[in-house]
Amino acid sequence: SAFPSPDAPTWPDEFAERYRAAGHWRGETFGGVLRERAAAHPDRVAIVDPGPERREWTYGELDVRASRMAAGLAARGISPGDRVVVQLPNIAEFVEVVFALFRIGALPVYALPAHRETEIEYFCSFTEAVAYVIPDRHAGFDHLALASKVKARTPSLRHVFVVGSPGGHTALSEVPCDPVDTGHEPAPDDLAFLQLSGGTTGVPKLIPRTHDDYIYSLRGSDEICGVDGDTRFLVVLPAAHNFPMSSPGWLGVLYAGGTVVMCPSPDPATAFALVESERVTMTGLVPPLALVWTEAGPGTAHDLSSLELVLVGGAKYSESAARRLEPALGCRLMQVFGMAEGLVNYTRLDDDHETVVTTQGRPISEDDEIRVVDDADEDVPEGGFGHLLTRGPYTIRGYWRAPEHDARAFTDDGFYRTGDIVRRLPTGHLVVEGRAKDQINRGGEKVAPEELENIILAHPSVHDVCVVGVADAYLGERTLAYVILREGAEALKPAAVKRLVRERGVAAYKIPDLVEFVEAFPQTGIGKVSKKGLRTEALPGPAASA
Ligand code: J2J
Repeated sequence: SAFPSPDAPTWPDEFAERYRAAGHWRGETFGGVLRERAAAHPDRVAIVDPGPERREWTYGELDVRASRMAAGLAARGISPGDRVVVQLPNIAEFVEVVFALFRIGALPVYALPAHRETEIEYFCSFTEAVAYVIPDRHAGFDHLALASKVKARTPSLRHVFVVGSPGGHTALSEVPCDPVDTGHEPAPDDLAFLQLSGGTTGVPKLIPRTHDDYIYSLRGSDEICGVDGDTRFLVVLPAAHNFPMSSPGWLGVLYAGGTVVMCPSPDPATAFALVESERVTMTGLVPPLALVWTEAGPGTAHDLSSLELVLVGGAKYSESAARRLEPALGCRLMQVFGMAEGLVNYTRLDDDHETVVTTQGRPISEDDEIRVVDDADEDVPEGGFGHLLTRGPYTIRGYWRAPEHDARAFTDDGFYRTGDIVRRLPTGHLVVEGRAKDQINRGGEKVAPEELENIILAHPSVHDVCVVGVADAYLGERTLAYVILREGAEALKPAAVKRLVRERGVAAYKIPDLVEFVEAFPQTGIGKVSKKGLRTEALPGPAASA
């Protein structure tokens, strides 16, 4: 085992023992699970990748591919504990590569396809990644050029592996070779990968998850969602996100021996066609997408009758929208309120309808400890609003190489400060009422104002900037940048500020939706910018619940 690891805090022994004794941590690893499933049902289909030519891989094939890929990567020097930034869209190779890394004991760092040079360079340099895996092009973007740039600037980065034509790099398809016994098996309490946090700070924090803890969350999710060998799950959201990966997600479905169908694009035209042709039974959506599907469902020519369950989460789902989903799509709704740091809440299949449409669910585990506290960390009276703190068998005890941040993000006794304001019902169900953290939830995509503010501040004409969320009927929130120009500076147009952010090379969802030039921000007594004040000022009224 790599624990105790100098890179990340872990569970104290007494907790680890308790979680093992309770049967939560069973000593499984991802590599081992795939091997077992492949032995149990080699001919069952694990992955369907619909396009441009339909491919399907059985469990047997996926297992062999992962082993051959692992051997090839190991032959190129990828070793246990190494970090590898994986930036792939929803394609079968994503699964092949990450299982290969799991087998080696190297850690995938999950970048999103939308990430650009600022984020990628940070992930590669901060994690001292030895390799970076990309598509050649995706959504019109040239990933080869970006990779060349990042490689030239990142000394640790020795390899770029490309799905498609490799340019000056290495084609991923050239990597696999016959497996050799390395004698190394990752331990269940080793780190398995680094997931990205939504982020409240200038740069996103990395989340260290172990085989033991993550697999427990998968098993719990499978049970709650009714995932089994007959489940056919459509990965609509980017596969690297924690939600489509684990709640129950493609990893949960593979754990149960079901079939994962990769969806190249989330629009109803593409997704509904796949629901019909692949007889999809389950998927997960963020609220804005659930709205679009709800609108498109009733009029569609596609047969959606195979669809049994749609999970909606990642941001607050309005009650009115929640009420419309089931009739529009002819399936069950489950709300999910989760976080890449751990804790995941689901409404249950046997919850009454009102609970399903008005709450964000209750925790997976009996051993998920929940506290709802005031600003002084005192428990609020039962049923009251407060900050959600949590500790449990699949919630991290600290971020990867971020001890100073950990001191703020965790209590002394190891509870994670989620930054969410919730209310707990007598049934244990949580209702998300708001947020205390400095983060904007743009339809499930998290934007850290500080990150955006730092970029805009770099402009010579900008004296100060403050980024806030404003209510939006479709996305829940949009980003608004208040900009104070330097005295005598040349006037800027909103478009110029947006261009500045885009040209800096960040994910497009971080480009401010709105830019307003102001003379001053509202100030609080101690002279700090009051984001709360700005937010209220910017809100055009109660969030229109579409
Ligand atoms: C309100 N806010 C929500 C919900 C997440 C499953 C589902 C989602 C995520 C996820 C995830 C919400 N209502 N239903 O990892 O496994 C906000 C909260 C939370 C933050 C976490 C999963 N569901 N949120 O969204 O790490 O503010 O994970 O703290 O991206 O999203 O964001 P993230």
